[in-house]
Amino acid sequence: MKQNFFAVDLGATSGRTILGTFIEGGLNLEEINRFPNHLIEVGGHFYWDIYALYRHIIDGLKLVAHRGESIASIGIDTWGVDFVCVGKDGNLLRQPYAYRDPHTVGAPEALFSRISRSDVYSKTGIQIMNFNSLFQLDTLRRNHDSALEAADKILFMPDALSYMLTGEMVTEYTIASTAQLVNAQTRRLEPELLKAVGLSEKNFGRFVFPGEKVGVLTEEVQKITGLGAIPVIAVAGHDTGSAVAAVPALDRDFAYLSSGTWSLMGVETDSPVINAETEALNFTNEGGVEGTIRLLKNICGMWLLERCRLNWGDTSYPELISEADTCEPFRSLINPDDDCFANPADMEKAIIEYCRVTGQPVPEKRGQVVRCIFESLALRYRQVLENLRSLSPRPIETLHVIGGGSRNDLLNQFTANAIGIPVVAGPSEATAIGNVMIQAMAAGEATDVAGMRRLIHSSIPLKTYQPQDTEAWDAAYIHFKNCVR
Ligand code: LRH
Repeated sequence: MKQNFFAVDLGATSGRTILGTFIEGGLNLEEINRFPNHLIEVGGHFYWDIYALYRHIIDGLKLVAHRGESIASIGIDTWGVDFVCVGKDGNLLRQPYAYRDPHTVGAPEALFSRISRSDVYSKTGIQIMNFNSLFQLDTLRRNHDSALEAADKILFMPDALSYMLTGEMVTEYTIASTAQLVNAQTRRLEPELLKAVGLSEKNFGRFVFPGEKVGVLTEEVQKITGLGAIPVIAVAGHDTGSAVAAVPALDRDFAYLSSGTWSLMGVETDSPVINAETEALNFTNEGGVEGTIRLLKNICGMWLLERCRLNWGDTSYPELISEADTCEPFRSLINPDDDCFANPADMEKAIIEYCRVTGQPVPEKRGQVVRCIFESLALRYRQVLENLRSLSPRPIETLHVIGGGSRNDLLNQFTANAIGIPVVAGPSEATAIGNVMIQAMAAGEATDVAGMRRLIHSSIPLKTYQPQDTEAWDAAYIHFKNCVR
């Protein structure tokens, strides 16, 4: 009998639930519901609405139940690093802070006065970024945050939602790894880091790896949705972990770019690569499925455009892309990772201001802003790929672009031009596919990631972009390195 796997995939700007079913020689994905995920600004802070996300998941489950379809299991993946505090009575204590909240500015330095930066990096192998859960927790501790002070347990977003569905508390490995709380060698929570932020392993749920069962739907959820005691499986709870599991590669000599709100560029390795060079370049070693490690770097991605679109009403992506296509090349460039783009009140103004301050022509129309974003991203990809080549244990012959951003033809072509090797784009729903894959492996319907990758490669249409205009892009790269700050 065909089995349906229900994947919940939540990103920082939107979420979706998907029903994945294996069919003859392939995988069928059906979107059940899609919904926005908003940063909520109140009282000088930014939060997520976990109850709204929960309700959307319930709605998705109800839709499937009403069709009379069966569900073999449920898996949840979300963006990284955010968490909720849970009280002794099992209740959630306040909505979770969003990682764009500025309260963690300067947080790493505050922690490093007690435990050195090198010590934190050598234990975890995780790139130092203000918003990592380690620094968020330390910020809350320093601020005597009432939720943290009353917390019995800390649950990362995917684990918190699984808890709301099952009543069972777990700490899934991939999401704990990107939190900067896991020791990269032991692959368990690192007691010394927990202690540094006033916590211990008792403050976390049962530690599980992708493929393990969290529990089954509570009676309450069964009643609300009309479903039975369906198991919830811990997938790669970190969305990037699920996405990279679904890279449609036939060998391992590739780099990937998981393209969404963030652009995550890296390679897959069998063990952590933690040395002076990775530390200096601030590369991360995130735990993945089947014991793999993602040696990667975060690059500010579609966030730049997503935020500009707030000013531009309902203009569609294809419209914006075609406006950019007709604009003059390399008119102005930005460093997408400059701090000023982390969470500005007005992204378009922030880009214009950056160009003005760096002595470049300021974008005067929408297409020029979009072109500036795409060209700058492509050039930044080249810069990160160059670093990656010197760190990677394997050659890099192809770049696989996966995730929603892989639908952007213009950016894919710019990327191939900038990096000088072929770009293979797709699948755009890699995260949901990776989520379904892990559930299918847990159900015994799939055997391993390599086999699944072959299946994705043969059954999902992929598009290859060959490098063009490489001389112009080489010149632009030199200009990029000189003009951005
Ligand atoms: C992408 C992502 C990324 C994290 C960021 C917070 O959605 O999970 O891997 O660094 O969100």
